[in-house]
Amino acid sequence: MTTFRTSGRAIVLVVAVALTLFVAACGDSGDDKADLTVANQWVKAVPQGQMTAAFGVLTNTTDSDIHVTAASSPAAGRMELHEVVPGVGGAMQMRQKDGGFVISAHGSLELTPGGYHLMMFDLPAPLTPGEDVAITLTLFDGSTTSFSAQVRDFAGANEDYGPGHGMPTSTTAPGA
Ligand SMILES: [Cu+2]
Repeated sequence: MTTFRTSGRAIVLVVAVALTLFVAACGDSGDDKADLTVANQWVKAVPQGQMTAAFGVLTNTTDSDIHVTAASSPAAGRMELHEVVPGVGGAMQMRQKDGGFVISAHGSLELTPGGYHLMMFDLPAPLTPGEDVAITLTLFDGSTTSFSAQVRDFAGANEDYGPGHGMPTSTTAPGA
C-alpha cells in the first residue's frame, strides 16, 4: 500500500513538471514575432448575423517575405483569409486567398473592404462598436502574432460581409 502511494505521488510530480515545461515552451514561441506589425486594425460591427470581417495594414519589417497562413479569434468560430475577385456575371465575390497572404520584405499589405480581409464566420455573439476583438495570425513557420482590433460601424461602398455576398446563405460553408 505504502509503495503504491509513493509511486502515485511521483507520477503526479512528473506530470506537473512536464506541464510546466510545456507552458514555458509555449510562452517562448508566442512573443518573438514583432517583425510583422499591424496598424489601423478594425472589425466591422455586426448587430445580428454570424459573419463579419477584420481589416488593417500588415507591415513586414524583415528582409524576407512573410506568409500569413491562418487567422483565429475567440469572437469567431472560424476565420479565413479572403480576397475579392470578379465573379460570374461581373459581380464581385470573395473567396479564400490561395496560399494565404504574402507581405513582401519591408512591404505592407492593406486589408480593406472590397479587397483582402480576414473573414470571420460563426460568430457566437453580435459585435458592437467600441468592443475590442482579439485576433491571432499564424505565419508559415508556425509562429503566431496577436493583436486587438476595435469594432466599428461600417456601411460604406457596396460591401456586404453578410450572407449572400458571393457565398451560400447557409452558415456552413463547403469544405468546412
Ligand atoms: Cu470574406
